[in-house]
Amino acid sequence: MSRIVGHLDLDYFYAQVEEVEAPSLKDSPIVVCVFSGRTEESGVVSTANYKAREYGIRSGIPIALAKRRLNGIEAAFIPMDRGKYETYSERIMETLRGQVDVLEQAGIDEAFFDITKRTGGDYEAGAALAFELKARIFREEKLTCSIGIGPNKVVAKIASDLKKPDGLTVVKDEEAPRFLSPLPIDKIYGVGPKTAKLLEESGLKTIGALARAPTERLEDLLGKRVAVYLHDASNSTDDEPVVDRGGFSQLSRIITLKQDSHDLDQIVGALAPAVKDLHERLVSETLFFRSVSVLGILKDLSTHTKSKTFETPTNDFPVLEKEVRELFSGLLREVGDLRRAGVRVSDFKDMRNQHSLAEFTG
Ligand code: DCP
Ligand code: CA
Ligand code: CA
Repeated sequence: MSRIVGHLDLDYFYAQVEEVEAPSLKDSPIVVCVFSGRTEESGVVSTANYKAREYGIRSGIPIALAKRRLNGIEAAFIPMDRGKYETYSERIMETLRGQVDVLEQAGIDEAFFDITKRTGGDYEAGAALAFELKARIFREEKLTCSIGIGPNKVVAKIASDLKKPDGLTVVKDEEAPRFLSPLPIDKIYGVGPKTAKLLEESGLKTIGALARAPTERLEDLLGKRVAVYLHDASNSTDDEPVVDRGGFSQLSRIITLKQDSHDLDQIVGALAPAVKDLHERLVSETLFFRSVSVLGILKDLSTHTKSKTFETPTNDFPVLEKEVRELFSGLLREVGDLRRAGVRVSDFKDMRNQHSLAEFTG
């Protein structure tokens, strides 16, 4: 029986959430901004709705440039509110998890899913289920998304991007090679600009060309691991499973102290094995985090937290250790004796795909 794997990606996610929260904005350009605070205009665009994209507004361009491009047009420049988008994301992922065999969240606004069992491997049933998922998210959240269905993750991911926004693309097992063949190689997830350049320079421009290339040639260029992945991906024989990594939004550990304490060394020392365990979990899941919080629960069971957010994601143990200590030091200045102590990391980035290819291409 052929697998049926899907990939779902929410359309212009942060900007669409802003539309939902302020429907009067819907017909004008919306630019979600990460203001750096130095001047009123410094910072970058996080994302924009499709109306704004008509004016050339894209993720990553300077806010100042976006303002120039929208000069004289009534547009909304809204500061990014990550916590808000995470709340939507968590709700949607929980809904989806209940409707598929396995759900693997792959980012704040996207997930792979396996529906082989519940469809019996039938693509008509798979398409109907995907349609129902889209309808349900729209009904419950007023958000549109795009879904791709195929025999593996590589095909599903490419397919979900094909008819954005509000698209549904179904690529049956037997159609997959012909579907992939004419596409440029950088459509394969994990193939960044460096790998793409390397392959193009040796004449491999399309996924079809990659599929026909002798594996030894790919191995010489990129090493064995990447060569095997690219060979499978381009031949539509990628067999990477869809794996539920549990809730994606946060990981935490909490301990009860032997006795209530206000001593920094004692608290951090008691929590150390839990922090180590948490870090091992991060490494095994190839997750990098941007936010770390500590929490203390007092005798009266009130909970107090302190958090820090980094500019770039990290999974460095010394950084985590040091931050936990500093946050507790701050927390203890504000509260009395702790009964329980905990640490939480969140705001994840999954580094797995970047990782496997970057390693070989430098
Ligand atoms: N994001 C960001 N900075 C980037 C890229 C993305 O802050 N350089 C954020 C904002 C996006 C969200 O991540 O809304 C999801 O990213 P996508 O790449 O899925 O882009 P969108 O959902 O915005 O648009 P699309 O409709 O193309 O999926
Ligand atoms: Ca998206
Ligand atoms: Ca996405």
